[in-house]
Amino acid sequence: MSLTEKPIETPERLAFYRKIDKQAYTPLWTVLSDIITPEPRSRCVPHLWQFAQARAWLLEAGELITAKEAERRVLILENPGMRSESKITTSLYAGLQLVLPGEVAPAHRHSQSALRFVLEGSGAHTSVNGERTVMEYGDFVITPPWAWHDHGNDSDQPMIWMDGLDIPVASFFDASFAEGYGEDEQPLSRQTGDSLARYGANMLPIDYHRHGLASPIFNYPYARSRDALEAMQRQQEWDPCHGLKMRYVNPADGGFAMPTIAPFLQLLPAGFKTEPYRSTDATVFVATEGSGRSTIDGHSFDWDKRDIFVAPSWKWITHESENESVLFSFSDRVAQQKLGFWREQRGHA
Ligand code: 1HN
Repeated sequence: MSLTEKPIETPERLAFYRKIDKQAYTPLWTVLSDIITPEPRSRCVPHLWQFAQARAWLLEAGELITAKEAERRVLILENPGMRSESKITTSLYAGLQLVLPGEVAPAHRHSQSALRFVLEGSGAHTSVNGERTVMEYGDFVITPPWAWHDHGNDSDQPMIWMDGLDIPVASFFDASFAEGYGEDEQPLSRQTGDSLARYGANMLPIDYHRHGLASPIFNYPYARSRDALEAMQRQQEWDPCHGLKMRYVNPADGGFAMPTIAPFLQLLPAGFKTEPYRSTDATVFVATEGSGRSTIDGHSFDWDKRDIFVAPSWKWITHESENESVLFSFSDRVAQQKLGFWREQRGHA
């Protein structure tokens, strides 16, 4: 017996399998090598979605349905290896959402956590737990599990952002709950900017007690994160596999900003070519600035600003920047690390 090979079947064995099958038994030795694999085996495949195409189809959707009627006007980015499952990776969901001027996406809440990453427009807002934040390009915004949230666009331009949610994780655990608020917008009880001031200035309230597992900061403005990358890059300390890569943290404990989704921001200087890297957390990348090419499992993807691409678990990745580039990314690394599954490997070109 081995982990990678199945025993040869005999007529007696097959008859036995058929007999016990009727009462919901299966012999482990007939399936062991399929369920315990020596390396990750995934239906998730590498893929790139061009923003220009997505934008055109989102605006077309904008003529077909309102944000309110749709609840959320989103085009799901479905992994081509897992069509009709509403997944971009095995454990994560991603979509592109359009909110037109004057629209609202009504208040609701669900067990699933969400992140937003703003790709177009300026000045639309999201309200979470009684506080409104105004969103700009590149802002990373969190909706914690079971938090009321609604969106609105008081600007005169369409607003488009990427949503990342842990929907497949909640489905895996059969732990999905959801409800509508009953009104379009939740009442506001806190000043805009309060949580960033209170928790995002390297201080915490003296008697701070955390509520829930998500970061108490719910908008990490791009301007701040970008400034930090800009200051750090003067040091010229490049990681061969990542360039300069940072993770967004929960200031309460230094852990990732969300309990199930790990968000990152990385800078690649012009003409940088990374060494191969792989990890067990399939990762969704958003080209936030610049242009370049990433090779994932031997497939090359040319990306421009705002394009989105996905790398499956344990496939080798290299990035090559044409000009100075910034990549936002997210994965389930935080969940895998908590559960003891996560691995990474650095390769050498
Ligand atoms: C959701 O609540 C939003 O609040 C976006 O913007 C996408 C996809 C599935 C379920 C809930 C949002 C979603 C979602």
